[in-house]
Amino acid sequence: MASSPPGSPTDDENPKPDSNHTDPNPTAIDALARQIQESLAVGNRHRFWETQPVGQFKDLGDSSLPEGPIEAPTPLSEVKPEPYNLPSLYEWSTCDMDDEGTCAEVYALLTNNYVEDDENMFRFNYSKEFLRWALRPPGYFRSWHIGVRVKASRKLVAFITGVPARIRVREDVVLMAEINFLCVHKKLRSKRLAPVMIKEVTRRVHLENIWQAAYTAGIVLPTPVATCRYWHRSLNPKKLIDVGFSRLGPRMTMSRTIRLYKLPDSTTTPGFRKMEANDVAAVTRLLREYLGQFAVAPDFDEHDVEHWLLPQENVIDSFLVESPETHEITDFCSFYTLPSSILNNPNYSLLKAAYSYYNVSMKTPLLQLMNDMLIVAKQKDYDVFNALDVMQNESFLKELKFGPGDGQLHYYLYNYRIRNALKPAELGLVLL
Ligand code: MYA
Repeated sequence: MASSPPGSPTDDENPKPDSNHTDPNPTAIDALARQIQESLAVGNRHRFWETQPVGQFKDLGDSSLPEGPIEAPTPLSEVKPEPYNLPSLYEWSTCDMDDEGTCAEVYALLTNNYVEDDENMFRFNYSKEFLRWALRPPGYFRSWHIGVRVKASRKLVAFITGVPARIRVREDVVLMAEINFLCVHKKLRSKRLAPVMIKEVTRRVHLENIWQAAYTAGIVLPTPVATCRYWHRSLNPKKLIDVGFSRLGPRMTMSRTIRLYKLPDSTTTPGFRKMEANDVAAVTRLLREYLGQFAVAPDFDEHDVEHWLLPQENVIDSFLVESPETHEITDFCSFYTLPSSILNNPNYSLLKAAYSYYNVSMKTPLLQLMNDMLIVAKQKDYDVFNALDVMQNESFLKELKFGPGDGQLHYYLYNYRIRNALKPAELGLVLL
């Protein structure tokens, strides 16, 4: 999951670059250290995670441990051939996302039970088209789209998914599963169903001879490889304030706030246009070169770029800069569409949010590229534009009037040790 709080209200509708917030990274690391200490202090052990091949809190800072796989693969003949046992009222059900009815059931489960912000004001509302896109990349396995149903009624009550991805960690390209959309119906929480689902997806991933995974979560588990923060750029400040996503800053009026966030009507970079199918080769070259600088990043080929970056209405938007003189493709930027349901508001039910995805600045300054993307997002009627502090995003966030959110997003690797936690700027990976 781009598992993060769907809406993290910013403190102040008027981001003041220097005085408003301290630099979020030391704060994030301090907060993480505190959360780990607290969870250990109250004897609050991770009964499940302590048994798994992931970095353990007790090993934090032990630089004698090698980087790389924690456990070697086992022979496929030793992978358990039958599914894990579920409580007797429930059964496993592989979900065929091509099937309209099944896709609608998954959509309904997530829309009603998936990630909420800390104050339960917003809940992610991934669209059906988005789910189909996220779950069917090149080489996907249907068997990794795992549902749990009530035997008697066939009602879908839990879900977890994986998709295959080549992820480079420093010099090594590792075939991994990206795990996402872990969800247990609200009425079935705290019954230790999640560990069984995680073990079952692990088993099915192992059956394809894949032994590593990547995932993100808003909660602290053993042990993050990086801790990032979402930043939010208001596009429709009045609505964001009306629904409680953000607040009017001190000494700010609504009309001053609206003026503060106003954007030009049209983009400014000559040659800025939507990506098309025949740009795939050029965009792949650009992205591969650019992502090479980060410690952890996807290893995209043309098939991946075609799937993950070619525009799809209300799912993924991608733009590039084609030099008007040479027709060379020099820059690229993209965002995905992930609305959130607004819970309990009489006037609004949906927050339309754009999430920064992969951006490559070679010739056009990143700040200018992102400003053009904000302009497009505003034209397309998004309420807010969100971006993590990954890659080079720190370089534009404050200047383009993004404000820091209050939630964190932790990145994890399964069965792969990294010696020291990475800084957000060392991460070249965005999960949905
Ligand atoms: S992150 C999005 C997670 N989903 C939500 O937040 C939606 C709303 N919440 C829920 O639906 C439930 O609360 C969930 C937990 C389903 C999250 N990641 O069954 P339980 C551990 C990993 O009693 P419930 C995403 O999708 C928890 O620490 N573990 O709890 C990425 C505890 O273990 P331990 C989690 O609340 C998912 C145990 O589960 C998470 O009823 C990546 C409690 O189980 C979490 N987000 O259900 C999954 N939340 O005692 C890992 C709780 O040890 C993939 N827990 O602390 C690993 C790689 C697998 C593939 C490997 C291949 C090689």
